[in-house]
Amino acid sequence: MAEDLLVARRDGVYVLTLNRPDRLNAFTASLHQAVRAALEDAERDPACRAILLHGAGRGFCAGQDLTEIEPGADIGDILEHRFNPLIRRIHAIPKPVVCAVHGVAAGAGANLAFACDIVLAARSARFVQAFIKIGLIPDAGGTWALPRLAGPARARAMAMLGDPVDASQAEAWGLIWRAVPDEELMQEAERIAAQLATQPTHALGLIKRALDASQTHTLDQQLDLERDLQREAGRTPDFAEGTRAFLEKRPPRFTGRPA
Ligand code: T3D
Repeated sequence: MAEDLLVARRDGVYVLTLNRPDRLNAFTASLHQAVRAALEDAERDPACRAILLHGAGRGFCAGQDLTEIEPGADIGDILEHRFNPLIRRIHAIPKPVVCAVHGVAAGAGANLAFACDIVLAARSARFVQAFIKIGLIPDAGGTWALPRLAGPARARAMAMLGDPVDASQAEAWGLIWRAVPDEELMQEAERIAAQLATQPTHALGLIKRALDASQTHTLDQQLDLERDLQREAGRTPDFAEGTRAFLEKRPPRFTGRPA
């Protein structure tokens, strides 16, 4: 049987491919387990300096595999033990996560994409908050991310109508970084992941922390946090190398090491 998740490690990038194409890469318990293990490996492995997430087949991900839900199942439990840890881990992992979306990203599949750091989508891709069609509310961080990324009016309409939003619209609304021609999606996503894998990894992780914290901070709290995190970034060998390289008018050679 094919593995639910393919993991390739190349040039500092862990490429994670959701691999249940017959079910539009919908999440089962076993796919959750595989993604969790891969992200733990990626976090521990100092050679991993960026992660690229995408889907096999004709779409990115259709959210929860609905064939796995028993009648009367406690849906909150599935979130508590599977999707919530996944979304938290993607935010907390101190390495950049790039997501390449093609075809459809529906339900928790769309919100998984929106949790990633840099999201590219093929022009023909579409994002669907499909939950309302089956009597649910957006989860996997959707009610948190949508109003912050797209604004409250668009968040409400996406959540309540469940209509697809195409990639160009998603880009215009700030839901994703860029919509690209279909045939360029993977090449561009790989280029960005490879670029990130040569950058000051520790500082990239600190950027994630600072931007996430800003969601609830006052300006004063954020200025204090920036001071503390910048102090940490300033102690890294990458800061020393970056400064040296600038003064010597040569490209920097970052290692990504914290100290
Ligand atoms: O436990 C909990 O529910 C809590 C967690 C919730 C998180 C969630 O994600 S809830 C939302 C779950 N997702 C959905 O409701 C989306 C369901 N899928 C769709 O609405 C449509 O499939 C799409 C809009 C995503 C794509 O439509 P289309 O026409 O391009 O493809 P299709 O023909 O509907 O799907 C292709 C196959 O994938 C099909 O199987 P078949 O007929 O070829 O054997 C379809 O049944 C299967 N599939 C698609 N989505 C799911 C799925 N199978 C299981 N679970 C799915 N979510």
